[in-house]
Order: sequence, then C-alpha cells, then structure tokens
Amino acid sequence: MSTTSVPPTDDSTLVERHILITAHENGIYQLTLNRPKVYNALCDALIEELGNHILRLQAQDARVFVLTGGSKVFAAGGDIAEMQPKTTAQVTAEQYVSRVWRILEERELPMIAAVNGLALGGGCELAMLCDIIIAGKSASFSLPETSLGIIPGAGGTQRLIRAVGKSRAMDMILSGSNMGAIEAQRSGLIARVVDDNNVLAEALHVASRIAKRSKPVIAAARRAILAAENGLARGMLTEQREFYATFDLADQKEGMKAFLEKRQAKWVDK
Ligand code: CO8
Repeated sequence: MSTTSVPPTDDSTLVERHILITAHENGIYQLTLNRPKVYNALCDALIEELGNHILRLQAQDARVFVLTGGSKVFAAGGDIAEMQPKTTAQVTAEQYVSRVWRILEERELPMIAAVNGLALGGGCELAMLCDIIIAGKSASFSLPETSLGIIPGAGGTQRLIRAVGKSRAMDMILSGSNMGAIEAQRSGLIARVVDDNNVLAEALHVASRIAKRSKPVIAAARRAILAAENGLARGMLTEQREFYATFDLADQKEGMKAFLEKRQAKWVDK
C-alpha cells in the first residue's frame, strides 16, 4: 500500500502540529495523535484540529479513518494542566469537550482506533467513539478520572457500560482498575488483539476491506448499528451535567493539582 504525508491545509500557522495525517490508497487516512512528550494528552487544540481534519477530509476523498497514537501510547486522556483551573461556569459556557466531540461523533465515515499502549480517560473515550478498536497485546484501557476529582466526560460512562456491562464498568470507573487487551476483546470492548508491532498494519488491512465497499452501503450499516445504542444521547446529557458540576468541587482542583505536582491527592469531600 503506498502512502503519502498530506500537508495541512488549514493549520499552517500552528506552531505545534497535533495531528499527523498520512494518506493511504483508496481514501484511507491515518490520523496520528502527536504530543508524545505528554503521552498524547488531548488538549483543546488537538481535539479541535482532529475535528477540522475529519470535516475537511470527509468532504474530499476520504472513505475510512484510522486513528492511532503511534507505537507506544494511544492517549493519556484530557490535558490535566488545561483542565485544572476550569470552573463549572467555564466548561458550561465553552461546552467543553462536547462541542468538538459532537463533530467526531457525527462524522459520516467509519473510524478504526489502532491502540498501542495506554488508552486512559479521554484517550479510552476517544477509542470507544471509533467504530472498531484494534489493539496490541500490551494495550491497556482505563477511566481513571475519579482519581482526579472528576468523572469521565466524553462518553465514558455511557459507552463502557454498553461494551462491558454494569459491574465491570462500575469497577473500572469507581476504583480505577484497568482492562488489558485480552480481557477487552473477550468482553467486546475491542474487536481484535494482535502483536504490538502489527496493530497499525492490521487496522489498515481492515480499513482497506471497508474502503473497497460501497460508501453509501457502509454509511447505512453504520447508521443502523449505531441506532442500537439506545438512549445514548440522553445518557450523554446526564454525564455532561455531572461532569461539568465536578469542576466546582474543591476535590477537582486538588485532584488535578496533586497529579501535576506528582503527589497523592488530599480529598476534602466537597
Ligand atoms: N494531561 C496533561 N499532562 C499529562 C497527562 C495528561 N492527561 N498525562 C501525562 N502528562 C504529562 C505529565 O504531566 C508529565 O509532564 P512533565 O514531563 O512536564 O512532568 C509527562 O506527561 C510525563 O508523564 P509522567 O511523568 O506522569 O510519566 P509516567 O511514565 O510516570 O506516567 C502516565 C505516565 C501513566 C500516562 C501518567 O502520566 C498518568 O497517569 N497520566 C494521567 C492519566 C489520567 O489520569 N488521565 C485522565 C485525564 S482526565 C480525562 O481524560 C477526562 C476526560 C475529559 C475529556 C477529554 C477530551 C478532550
């Protein structure tokens, strides 16, 4: 399969490029999260850039997206340094996460997550928002938000339970326990587990099978399958309200400050 790097058309003024784009044959676009120094933490600019690329590429010749964080890590979640000072009023006013997340959710095209290493918090939520997850044997999924004084806010409380059931979802979200790739496949959270160094190739292989089929037929199949996520939109609204409310808790300020200062949080329960 031949590949070319696509120069960005709309972000040439960015000092840092948060997403690398590689065009493969047949309308397959590989989108690589590119903040390796902070484990691909999902800052606002990265998510904005991702949404813009998806809108632009699907209006061009894209047929399938493959989303990867590279060979070491998928993503360590939302950017904690950016989130720490935010208040409930601020996250509500800016529609934090949900404004751009909606673009990702409402995309027209299939997206495959190719996961190596950690998919934590918003990183796990980003993978779950994809249509198919393919992971390496040593990949690990978790939603550790409660350890920071917040809750998952990008669909984690809604999509995890649909994939793994209530008990395991509660275990992961309330206690922060993680899920390895083998268990994730058994439980239905992910589609395929392969050797760590085969993840991207496998994702591109699946993408090439999809890309060969009729675009409107694939779109119809996606719409029908996604309709089975009964009550998702209502659940997302509840999650958003609860997520935003945590930003006025003293424990949110403390939990995130503690992470940034590399120490244990001292909870005050308010
Ligand atoms: N945000 C900001 N910076 C981060 C993040 C993050 N999520 N994760 C890692 N970093 C930074 C660290 O602060 C550190 O920076 P510096 O070098 O300046 O000190 C650098 O990356 C390296 O990290 P560590 O020193 O901690 O490296 P370790 O190898 O010891 O640990 C881990 C790596 C396990 C990934 C660890 O960094 C970690 O636990 N990270 C946080 C994971 C987490 O709690 N994620 C949940 C975040 S909250 C969230 O996702 C809410 C969802 C909101 C929606 C977001 C959608 C946009």
